[in-house]
Amino acid sequence: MGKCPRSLVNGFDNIFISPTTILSFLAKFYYHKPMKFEQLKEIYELPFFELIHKAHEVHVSHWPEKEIQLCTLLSIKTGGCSEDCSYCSQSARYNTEIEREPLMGLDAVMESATAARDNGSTRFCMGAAWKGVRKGTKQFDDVLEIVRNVAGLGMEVCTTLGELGAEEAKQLKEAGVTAYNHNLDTSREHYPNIVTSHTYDDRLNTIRHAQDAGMSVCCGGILGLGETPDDRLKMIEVISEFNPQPESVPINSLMPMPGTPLAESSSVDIFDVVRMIAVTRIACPNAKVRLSAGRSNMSEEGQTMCFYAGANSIFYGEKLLTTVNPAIQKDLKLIEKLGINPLKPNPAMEAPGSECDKELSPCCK
Ligand code: SAM
Ligand code: DTB
Ligand code: SF4
Repeated sequence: MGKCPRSLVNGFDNIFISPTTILSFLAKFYYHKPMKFEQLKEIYELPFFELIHKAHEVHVSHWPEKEIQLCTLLSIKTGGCSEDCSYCSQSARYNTEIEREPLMGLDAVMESATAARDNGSTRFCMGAAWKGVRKGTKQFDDVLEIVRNVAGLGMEVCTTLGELGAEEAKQLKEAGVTAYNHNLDTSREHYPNIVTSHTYDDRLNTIRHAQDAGMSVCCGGILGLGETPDDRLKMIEVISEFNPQPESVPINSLMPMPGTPLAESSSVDIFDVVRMIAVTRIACPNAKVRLSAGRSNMSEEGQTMCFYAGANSIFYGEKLLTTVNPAIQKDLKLIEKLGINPLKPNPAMEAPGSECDKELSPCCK
């Protein structure tokens, strides 16, 4: 079983592979078999200490450097979204407290991105409350211009703009996007209980387009949408089957937003969050596992268990898209106490290669 470096995947369009790429490629040269639901369930149900010990072993063997990636989020276009995602404060369908704001101007985005870099972030993720983007529109051209400029700052550039077609994905990649965030959020079965304005397959198609364009994929989900543990594991099963596997997997805990259908949801037990981080680490050993929304409601001890179980990335900075996140100084103190170092930036990061002898996944429907 071998891995296809991107130059092979892309049809020999770039035969030259740098020595650094070869080294990191060799370091990660594990054929990782996707994990099936039954296996994931068996692991998920292990006694707690056995589970986190196993996940920690996988973690240190794949990520021996004791590092954590600090990523900053910025909502570049807020609210007024046509979609009905029942967790989201930015959906126009619900009466939430969020003020709509048009696409930010280049200067304001650059100010935030520069501040994020100066605060130690190595990844800057720009989110937009859109169903998706379309090539040739002024809005998309403006986003491309923003990406080109942010890409010059030396951080990894991530965007999350909703649905992408093949051409949009290609243009984003060319403009300098390193990673595209598009979450599956839950299982295929539970998805229609949460979102009806687009489908699970729509999500998978966008992921395929991002992969084909050579962007890394950041794909994960939310805990606390009224799903069962089985739904969570089914989502991880799908994600672990991606070929190429995602470069990062964000695990969000629902931030219940006033006015949304899920406003009154109860919070997820931290032990369940840790279990999911551990299973994700085992299922996607080469991915960064990002402890995402919800940290502001977690104790430092709870977060520490997540880091032990394999989380090696956080959103950093006092705001997520529309909600709160822990203070920067508090986060820095915690990671110092734990003896973990902020990961160095790698803006030249290449997307993970696919397994040559396996079908690409997800497949477009
Ligand atoms: N519109 C784009 C999309 O849906 O992909 C990008 C922005 S959307 C806000 C990005 C992700 O944020 C969602 O897929 C979901 O995982 C997460 N998210 C949104 N609202 C959340 C909430 N209230 N609590 C936790 N995670 C949330
Ligand atoms: C992801 O998985 N989590 C981030 C990022 N990708 C875009 C977003 C979290 C949003 C939390 C709710 C809010 O701030 O509105
Ligand atoms: Fe729109 Fe994304 Fe929020 Fe869904 S999650 S309502 S697509 S911004």
